[in-house]
Amino acid sequence: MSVPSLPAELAALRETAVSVLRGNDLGDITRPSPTLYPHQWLWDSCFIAIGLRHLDPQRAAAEILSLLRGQWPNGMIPHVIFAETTNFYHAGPQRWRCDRVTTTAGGAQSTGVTQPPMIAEAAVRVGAMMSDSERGEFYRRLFPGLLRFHQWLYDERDPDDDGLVSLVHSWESGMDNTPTWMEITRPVAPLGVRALRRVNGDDALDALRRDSKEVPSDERLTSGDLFTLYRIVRELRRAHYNFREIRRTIVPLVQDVAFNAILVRANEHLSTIAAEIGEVIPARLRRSARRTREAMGELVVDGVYYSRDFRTRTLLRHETIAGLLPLYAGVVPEDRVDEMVKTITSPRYWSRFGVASVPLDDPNFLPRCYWQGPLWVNMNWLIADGLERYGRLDAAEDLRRNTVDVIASSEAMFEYYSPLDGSGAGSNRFSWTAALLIDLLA
Ligand code: 2M8
Repeated sequence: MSVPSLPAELAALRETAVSVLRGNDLGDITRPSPTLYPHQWLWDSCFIAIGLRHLDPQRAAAEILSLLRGQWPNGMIPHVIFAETTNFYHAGPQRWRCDRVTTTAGGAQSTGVTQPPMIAEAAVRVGAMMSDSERGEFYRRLFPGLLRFHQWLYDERDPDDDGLVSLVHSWESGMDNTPTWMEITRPVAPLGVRALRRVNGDDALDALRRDSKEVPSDERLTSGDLFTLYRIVRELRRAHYNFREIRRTIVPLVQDVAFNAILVRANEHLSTIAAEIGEVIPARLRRSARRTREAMGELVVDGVYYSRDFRTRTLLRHETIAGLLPLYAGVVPEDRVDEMVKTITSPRYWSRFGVASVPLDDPNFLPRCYWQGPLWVNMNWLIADGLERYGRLDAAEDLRRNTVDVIASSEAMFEYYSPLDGSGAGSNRFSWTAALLIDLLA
């Protein structure tokens, strides 16, 4: 593939990104990072493919197709497909025990939940780099499984025909400790965790966790929150990962605004893919897709989009980056766009490094703590795309430039960055940062 002509510094940065992707390449899957995340994650692989397409479109297509190996007979594509590795991951197969309830298409072990449906977006981006015949072949291999995944999302996760799919774990949102999810998750903290904390304090809990020895604990979830997420996995396991059963448990259920926004866009891309290979989207799915677009309007109050509690149908009134993705979905009415762009570009969210995941004036804001404040390259990428979609080209361009600058300011490809000073945090050989940098430089 032709390499864009870049100033020396950026060319070197691109080389670093390429070497990060090569280092994390496990054949036809790419792990998010060598240490923290040694398996395949659904939306990570999609962002990774968007970068890989500039290096090798066939390899990028393989990254996407490999997700189908994890597909369940019911259509779900899991959030993690476990690789053959001895590298430790804190929420590995033994926590999920999914092999007791189902199989996966390729026989790999997986988790029992899903992740934001970025597959169709990634496929269309990769397809754009291929010849007509290569693209046709790629789409034909992908389409049946992808269609079944979208159908599963509605059949399983929108049982009341709201037009919005519900998530059963914050890991499905991709934003593990975002305040919206933590508010609804904390009340189900295990009794043991509460007791231990009361008697021995947080240190006792910290001593028990095994997830983040490489990353300072103040850059991750609190131990109490982490153990609560494990408890939810236990409940899901007991409910056989079946929504009808899960509904009867204490598991929090959220109509997540970012997930549904991504689904709106994914449904459109799925139609594009179908049209190109002469396939038809079943009428039921077309209707569901329309309903999702419309239902996004139920999540907005005074121009701000929120997630909604499925059980009570009340909005979870936390402003976070998730509420900015309706722009990417293209569902924000024209007369509200200026207001939303003003919010994004206000100092509450915007800095010369990108968009913070939680507004700086929010009491929950912590600049280096995971999804509780830091900026993330994939989010900047999605928001820039949304800005461009609405013709806000200057803001989109600024955001993309700021994103490249923040990555360039340190040699490493960090997992996330402080919106206050641009310092990197989390893993430092993180695949989607590397991949999306390559895309931004193309
Ligand atoms: C983080 O989530 C995983 C669980 O899925 C974890 O905390 O162990 C999130 O940032 C998620 O969005 C991401 O896909 C995953 C792998 O990069 O890590």
